Amino acid sequence: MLTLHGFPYSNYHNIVKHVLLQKGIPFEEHIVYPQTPEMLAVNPMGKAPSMTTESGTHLSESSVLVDYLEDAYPDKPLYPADADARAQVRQLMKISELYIELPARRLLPTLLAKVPADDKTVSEVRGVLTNGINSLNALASFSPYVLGSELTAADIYLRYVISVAQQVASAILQWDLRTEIPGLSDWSELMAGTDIAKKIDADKDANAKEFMAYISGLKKS
Ligand SMILES: N[C@@H](CCC(=O)N[C@@H](CS)C(=O)NCC(=O)O)C(=O)O
Repeated sequence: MLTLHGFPYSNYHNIVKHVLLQKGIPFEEHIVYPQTPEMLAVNPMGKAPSMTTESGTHLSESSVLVDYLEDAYPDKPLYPADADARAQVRQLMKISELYIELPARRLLPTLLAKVPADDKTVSEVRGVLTNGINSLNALASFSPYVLGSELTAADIYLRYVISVAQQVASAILQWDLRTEIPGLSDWSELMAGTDIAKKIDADKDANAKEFMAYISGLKKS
C-alpha cells in the first residue's frame, strides 16, 4: 500500500492527502516530522510530505506527488484531458506555490513562534504576494471552481497553499485576502464543505498540540 509520510498540521502534506482521498486511493499515513532521521530516509530535503509508492519508490515535492498520483491512478481524474487545460492547472498550482505560499512562509516563524519580523522581509513578502495575488486574479474564474466548472488539482492545491498566506496576511500584514481576491470567500466555503476537507481539517486540529510541541523542541535545541 502507498504510504504518505508527514504530519496533518502541514499544508503541503494535506494537499497530497486530499488528492489520495479524492481519488479513493488506499494509503497509510505515517506521522513523521521534518528533518528527523525517519523523514530524511524518505526525502533528501527532510521536508513533509514524502510518499512511498506501492513499488517502494520514495518521492517528494507535493506537486510531483499530485502528478504521480494522476499518472499512476488515472481513475477519477483531477486534470483535464486537453493539454492546454492541463497546463493551466499546473500553471495555477505553480504560481500559487511560488508567489503566494512561499513568500508568506517566510513569515511563518513570526506567526508560529513569535520570532520578530524585520521591515525588509515584511516589505519583500508584501511585494511578491501582491504579484501572486494579481496573477491569481488574472487566472482564476471561481465558477464555481478555480478554473471553471470542474474540480481539479488546482483547487486542492490552492486550498492548502492559500491557507498559510491568509493567516500570515491577516496576522502580520493586516491584509484580508478575501477582499483582495474576488470569489475566494465563496470558493473557500465550497471547498471546506466536503467530507474530505472536514476530515483533513479535523485531523489538522487534532495534530496541533503535538506539532506545537515539535516546534518548541526546535526552539530549545
Ligand atoms: N516544496 C515542498 C515544500 C514542503 C514544505 O515546506 N513542508 C514543510 C511542512 S508544511 C516542512 O517540511 N518544513 C520544514 C523544513 O523545511 O525543514 C513541497 O511542495 O512538498
